[in-house]
Amino acid sequence: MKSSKLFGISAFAVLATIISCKPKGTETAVSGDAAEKVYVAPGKYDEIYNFVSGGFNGQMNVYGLPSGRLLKVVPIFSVNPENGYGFNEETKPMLETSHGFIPWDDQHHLELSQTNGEQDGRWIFANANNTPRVARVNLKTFRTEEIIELPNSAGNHSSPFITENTEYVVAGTRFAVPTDDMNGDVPINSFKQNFKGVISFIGVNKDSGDMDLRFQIEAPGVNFDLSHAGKGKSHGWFFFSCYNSEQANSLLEVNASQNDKDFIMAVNWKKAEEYLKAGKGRKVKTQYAHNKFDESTQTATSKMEQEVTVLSAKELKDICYFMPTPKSPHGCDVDPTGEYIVGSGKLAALIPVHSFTKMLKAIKNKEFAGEYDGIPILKYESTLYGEVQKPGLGPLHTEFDGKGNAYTSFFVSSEVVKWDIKSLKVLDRQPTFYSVGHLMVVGGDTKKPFGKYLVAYNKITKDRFLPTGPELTQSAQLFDISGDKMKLLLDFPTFGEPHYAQAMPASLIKDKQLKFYKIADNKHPYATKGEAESKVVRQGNKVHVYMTSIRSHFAPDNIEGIKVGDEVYFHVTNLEQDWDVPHGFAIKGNQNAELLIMPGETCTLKWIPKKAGMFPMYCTDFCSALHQEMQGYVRVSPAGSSTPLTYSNKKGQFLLSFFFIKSKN
Ligand code: K7E
Ligand code: CUA
Repeated sequence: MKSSKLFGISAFAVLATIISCKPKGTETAVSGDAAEKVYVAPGKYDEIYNFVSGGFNGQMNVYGLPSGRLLKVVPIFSVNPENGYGFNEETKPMLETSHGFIPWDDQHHLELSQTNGEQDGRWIFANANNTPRVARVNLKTFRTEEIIELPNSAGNHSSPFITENTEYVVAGTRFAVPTDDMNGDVPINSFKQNFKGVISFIGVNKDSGDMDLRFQIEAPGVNFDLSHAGKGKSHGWFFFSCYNSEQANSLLEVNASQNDKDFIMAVNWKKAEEYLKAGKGRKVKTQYAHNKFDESTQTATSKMEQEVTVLSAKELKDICYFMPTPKSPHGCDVDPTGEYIVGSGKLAALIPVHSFTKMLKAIKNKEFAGEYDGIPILKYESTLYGEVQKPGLGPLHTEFDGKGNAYTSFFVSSEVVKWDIKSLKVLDRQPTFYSVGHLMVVGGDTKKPFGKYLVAYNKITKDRFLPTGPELTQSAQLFDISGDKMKLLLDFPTFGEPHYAQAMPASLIKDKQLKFYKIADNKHPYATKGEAESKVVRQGNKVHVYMTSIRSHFAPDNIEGIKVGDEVYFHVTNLEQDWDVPHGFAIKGNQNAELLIMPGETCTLKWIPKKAGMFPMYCTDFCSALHQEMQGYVRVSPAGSSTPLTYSNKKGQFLLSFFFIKSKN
């Protein structure tokens, strides 16, 4: 095959490049002033926030750039013993799905909210690949506030990309599957008849950020891989790359690599909205969880939604069009002007660039090359602006600097290549160490890239860092892209597996951080707003401990009369009203995690003592000079024993609980 020959030739060339680069190593790849450029003096702030996906750890990691310092790990689709996310009673509902509680996922892409195509610093959205979900993290609190599950989907990969005013977060399904209203119990080889590729349009409330699954589009059963919204002139359209136009269901490595071209699907979502309004959708009965964290009660709730409206691309002929794109395209990236749509074919020896203007013309003039499962295929020549020739091997992702340049990552040839969008000429190439997946320019997928730095997120780091057993760290590499040539400045390790990332100038959010929750505004049903109100209440075998924490004690700090068979709920309110004074809470034998309670917040730890005895509890966060004194005891008596329920308050007196409420049973 012609393409495989090409592949062979360039592979040889690339191998030669690697061989010639490798001995040089970083010492020569990094210029003398690199250290100066990444040095952020003690007491000084970084210039940029970099939000990096955690891949299979389900988290988001926040770094400062240019230093590469890790600032925070934010649990999203994961439980986190460090702060009790997913373990405490308040946040457990965040991880509910139609399959039950799921404490993990595979998190690939992050997208910052935008207004007029520019970052607005309000929220960051994250996808869960495995059990399809989209999350919203608040950038004032760095907390996951909302997670919505996606029905009719599997492998939520081309997600969560947004439109230029955050009207929608969009998510395409990687695995075609029978939709939820069909019987999924069918032979796998009935793929062509029964399997569909569904994409979801999640509406985002302008003020609150609340998400709702507005509608879905049912498209042919292919694998949607990545996507980006049109912007500027192409606002109103969305573009999705897809592979497996062969519709293979086994040995995809070979069977989904047959066609010379797969597609980028262009979706006219404004048109889809019109059809939705006109009632053209079919209501599909299904179930998907919608979980929200309410900041005023500091508690999440999970609701099971029952229905979604699905528009058929096949019936509504003018909402979807296929643009042929070589070969098994992965990244699907739109330049800052909205005119150029770049497809990165993993197996292509060139990078095709489609023109939005030409695409509209081709649609108008019906320049079709047939249909694919009822969807019009536009002629390749009709939408193509041009091809970047011999850019490298295994192109994956492209970002932009806002100065007319594009940057594409090459996994196989392990490099970042800079090219000119207009002339399609390669301008520069720099090796990555090694096998770069995503790359990111600060603001690089918006209308206004910041354009000073590029970061490559690498899959392999053998020989780059101190070894750590069978698994080595993955890494990011920071490049200065302010000049004609890219300059490598820094390597820094990353956690989980980094895929896409986003970054923005720190000035956008640095001074808007929530410092503490106002105790007066705390509407948690079990909040204790002063030590005098602390108490222990028995309701049958449930015991509610209304506890406060302040430097450096708990109230109450001694409790007796707990019995084996009780379910004890420690509702701990942190009374501090100052920045960065969390208190922790843990009790011997608790099987979930610690609580880490922010100032003004209430968190609940459920504890089921299994045996009688003495159980110390303590604060886990070194909060003051007398932090080690911040402790107490819970006495547990055998089931049926007559130890009265008593507790001590601040003054050290023991109070008999007057809150004994008889069990309803
Ligand atoms: Cu290329 Cu999942 Cu965006 Cu990883 S994906 S690299
Ligand atoms: Cu509170 Cu240590």
